[in-house]
Amino acid sequence: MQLTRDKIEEHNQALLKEHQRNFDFLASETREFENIIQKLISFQVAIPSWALGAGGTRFGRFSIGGEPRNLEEKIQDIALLHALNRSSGAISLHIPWDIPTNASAIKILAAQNELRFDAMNSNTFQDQPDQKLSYKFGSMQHVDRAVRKQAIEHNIEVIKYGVELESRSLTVWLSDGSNFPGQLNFRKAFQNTLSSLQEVYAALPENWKMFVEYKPYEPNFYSMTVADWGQSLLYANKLGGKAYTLVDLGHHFPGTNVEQIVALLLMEGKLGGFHFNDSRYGDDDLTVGSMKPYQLFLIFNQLVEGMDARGMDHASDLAWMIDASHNLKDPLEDLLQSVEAIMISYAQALLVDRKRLVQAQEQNDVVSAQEILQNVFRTDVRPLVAEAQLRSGAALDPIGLSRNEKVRHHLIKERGSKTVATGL
Ligand code: PSV
Ligand code: MN
Repeated sequence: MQLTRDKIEEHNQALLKEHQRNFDFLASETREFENIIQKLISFQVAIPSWALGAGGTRFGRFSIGGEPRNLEEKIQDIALLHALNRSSGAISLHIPWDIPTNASAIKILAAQNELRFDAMNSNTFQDQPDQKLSYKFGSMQHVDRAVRKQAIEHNIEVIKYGVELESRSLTVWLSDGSNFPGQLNFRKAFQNTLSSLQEVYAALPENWKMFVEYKPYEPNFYSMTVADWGQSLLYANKLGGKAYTLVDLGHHFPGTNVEQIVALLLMEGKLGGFHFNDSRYGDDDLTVGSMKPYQLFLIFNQLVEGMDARGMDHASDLAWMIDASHNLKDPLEDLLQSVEAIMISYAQALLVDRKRLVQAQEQNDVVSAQEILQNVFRTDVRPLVAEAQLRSGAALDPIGLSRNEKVRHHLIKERGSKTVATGL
């Protein structure tokens, strides 16, 4: 299933007038809007290869139909997303769920669809059918050197796949930890994990980065070996200049001030990347922006402020990825909503009047500081995002077009109603 440029243009024609009216109004109110539009055009969010099928809970999953059956079909799905919004120009692979057996053909397919390969993700949190040793009691933290070695070798293999695809980073997320007090010696678990990560780090190509993702719990866990940003930062600092912390929005306890974490990691030059999703309680993997849009904006506000303070390139100096699970909604529609929510928050953060905010802060003018942020948050910036995407060839109403074109129906016809995509 493909969406041609002609189809998209035909769809846009019908909506153009109204868009122009909304955009002209917003542009007349916005300082430096051309500059903002250029930043929005450059900003691309990677889609994970495991998010294109139905997710599920420990109790089961409800099939969506037409799920991609292999990596090629996953790339086709992301190509559809990118054709619709022109802001999803990257894919992030999980190994072994999506091994690129024919890397050069995969690279060509991705390039034809203007997609690049974002961070590679390793998996030592599941046992694979052909695996020699089990990760039941952890992987990089394991008391047995042979298990640690297996986990290290897997990560090095993931890097090799990534090199073939011209990816530039490896994300390591470990579900290592313990289920009961007394089970682990925390210090030894940390040291084993560190030395395992050091061996992987030593195998990183010169221009690569390593991201250490943290998470405070898994159901039934008592401790996690990379539980929070402090621990992740400890590993990253000990590993060296190519290692960074990765923030997954869902990996915090309710009420955590994630924007402050982001600000301090940026200050230390140790923020490497982001996994976007939303949650009410914990790692719910819900559509980003669906629960706490104000928090998302506050996070972007810190991201923009912190990146500008270090002279960083918003589009390329951090790795931006969605990490969500789709249980009820069509994954493609859910991902379109996710990317839109991210672009809206980013656009709002770009609109913040930094000079006035600094003034308010210097004068302890709490009311003005709040006004400055909330005025922006209450501004409907969708025409600005739409204009940026339109200039790159996107549809003005991506979900509307995909429904009109019956995308899911065609995918079911092509692939069948019972297909299951690899992933969680
Ligand atoms: C773990 O919950 C996580 O956030 C990690 O990023 C994994 O790679 C991904 O989800 C797996 O779904
Ligand atoms: Mn994640």
